[in-house]
Amino acid sequence: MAALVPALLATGSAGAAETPAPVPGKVVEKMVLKGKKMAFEGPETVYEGEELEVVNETNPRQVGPHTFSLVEKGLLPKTKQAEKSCFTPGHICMSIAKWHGFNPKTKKITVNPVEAGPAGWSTAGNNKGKKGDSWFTGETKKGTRISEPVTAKAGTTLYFVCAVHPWMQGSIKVLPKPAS
Ligand SMILES: [Cu+2]
Repeated sequence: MAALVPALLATGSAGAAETPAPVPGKVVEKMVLKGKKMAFEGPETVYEGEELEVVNETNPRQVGPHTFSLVEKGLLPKTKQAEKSCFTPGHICMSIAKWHGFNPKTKKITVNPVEAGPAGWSTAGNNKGKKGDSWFTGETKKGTRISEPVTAKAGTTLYFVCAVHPWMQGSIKVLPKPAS
């Protein structure tokens, strides 16, 4: 019996070491729960052409679904009041919903993901009819994800927001691909 204990301990430590190693050529932006607050968690930079994967690590049945939506910088809500009015006409959360074909009666969307501009993460949208790239996580399952290459030009900073929780915001700077 005693001989089993070290074996189990060894198994335990092997399990603990299973943090996924970073995949070269890919960065991950996570939707997470930090204490009681939902947030985006990801790196500050990405290379042009690199895969950017977005993963929902929260349970939509508990905290609601999210969107990862590229928007023009000036449209990120900055105050509590702006967060509250975000899902009203002329504000960015409602614009994002429209990009997705949101029907207020059925509460369903018909477009997902929204592919704006060139393929990949490239295009920031606004409230004046310009759609941005956007993904809706879905409402039932934790762990849904999307991966697309970053096709925005180096030197650009991508700003993003969640249309469901407008305080969820983030940015990532696009760097020139390193010479190999
Ligand atoms: Cu959210």
